[in-house]
Amino acid sequence: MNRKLLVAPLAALAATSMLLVGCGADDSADAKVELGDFNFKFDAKEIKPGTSSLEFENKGKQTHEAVLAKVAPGVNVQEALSSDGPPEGVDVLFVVAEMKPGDKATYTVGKDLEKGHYVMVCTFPDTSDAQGTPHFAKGMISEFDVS
Ligand SMILES: [Cu+2]
Repeated sequence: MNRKLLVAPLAALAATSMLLVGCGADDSADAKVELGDFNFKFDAKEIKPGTSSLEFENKGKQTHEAVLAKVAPGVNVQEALSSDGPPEGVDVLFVVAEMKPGDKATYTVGKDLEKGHYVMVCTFPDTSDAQGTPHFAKGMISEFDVS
């Protein structure tokens, strides 16, 4: 697993994510996602086609991010993330950047979510580990279907 490989495509996408509306805590979000050390907790069934706002809350002790990406049919996410170059067949929809412990943010998806296979992933390094292993290598990666 190599965090470096993800950084270039994700940096390019940071500009895209600024088009999204981040408006703090909002009880009207369609679905909630909790970030922890090192996992995402959410009910995939709450994320339905047409879901357009997701509330994120960092309940962990480390700073996290949430990258939401659509996965093309037949693509193996683990292989795509560990391949050389930009991950093929994994299209990032948005990045919830730099969530500090306790932070909350609601993101509106620019285009309503379509049916399909998705992955949520955090690429931040583990600050308690000398190698800075990315969080997704410690389990902070969730694949789910919107159906
Ligand atoms: Cu993380």
